Amino acid sequence: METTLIILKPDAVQRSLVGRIIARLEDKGLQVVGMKLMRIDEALAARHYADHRQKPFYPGLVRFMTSSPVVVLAVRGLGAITICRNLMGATFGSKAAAGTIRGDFGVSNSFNLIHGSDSPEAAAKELGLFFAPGEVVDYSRPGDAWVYDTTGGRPE
Ligand code: IDP
Ligand code: MG
Repeated sequence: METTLIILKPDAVQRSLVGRIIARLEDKGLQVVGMKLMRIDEALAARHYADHRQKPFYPGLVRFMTSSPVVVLAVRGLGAITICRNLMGATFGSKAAAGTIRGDFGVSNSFNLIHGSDSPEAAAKELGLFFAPGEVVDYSRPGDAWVYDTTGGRPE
């Protein structure tokens, strides 16, 4: 099982899309194992987006991400990182395919509603930035016996 960091960005919170976006993750069969509403400060935004520091859009990105509360989620499932990226859609709302979160709910290239870790290394780093030990909660869901085929001994 993989755990990934999802951020519902300030535009998602301001546009009251939090419930509908989380529902898409849950509908897919993913499990929410951590969740909180919080404000990102400049230092945290800088650490989270350190790889983008030299990009022209970086100052605007930090301003956007610190402008209003976000909802951060730890989301778990088999292949959760790739599955979440696919559900999110391409970076730019203007280009994201219909049926994806970014494709269905937005048109902006910068206000694109959702962040998802893009690799296991990024997920480990980002979960550590946003969740303290104990804030990610392990629990089993009996319904997962119908989400995954476990008859072979391990989920698939
Ligand atoms: P991702 O969120 O799909 O992984 P990244 O390239 O990692 O995309 O960029 C991080 C965030 O920076 C994007 O989600 C978007 O909010 C913003 N961003 C990326 N490229 C641009 C751009 O060309 N103009 C404005 N904002 C951008
Ligand atoms: Mg990225």
